[in-house]
Amino acid sequence: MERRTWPARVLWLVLVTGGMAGIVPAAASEQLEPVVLEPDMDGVQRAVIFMNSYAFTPGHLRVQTGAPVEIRLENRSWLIPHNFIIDSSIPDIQRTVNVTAGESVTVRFLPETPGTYGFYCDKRLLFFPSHREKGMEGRLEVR
Ligand SMILES: [Cu+2]
Repeated sequence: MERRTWPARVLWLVLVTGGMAGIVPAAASEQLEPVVLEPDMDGVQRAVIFMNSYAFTPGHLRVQTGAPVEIRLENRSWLIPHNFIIDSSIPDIQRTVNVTAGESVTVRFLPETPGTYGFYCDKRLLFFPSHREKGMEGRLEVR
């Protein structure tokens, strides 16, 4: 350790932090256990989903049919715009919701048909892979 040169330490640090930056957000979207929403006192099922680079957290929600759902999408990035695109077979849902950096937007709908609906972010910078390709996707389970 004492004899390790500065360039070697810097390289080690870059490898460790760079590796973590790549792994942590993807793991957040891939969580297996769903967040199960319980209706509030007014009967609305509410959740907050954080959007960052490049994950939805939580990335897996479970709701029940027959009670309205309100999901606040919070973009926690400083600069990067994200969006929330969901399967259009849910009636009356806004299919694409754009959320600029640092802002939040609330989506409301009434789930009536059980099923699993995927959602994702299709933003991309120039020719780079889309956020979805980097792991920014999730699912909504209606039971
Ligand atoms: Cu995105």
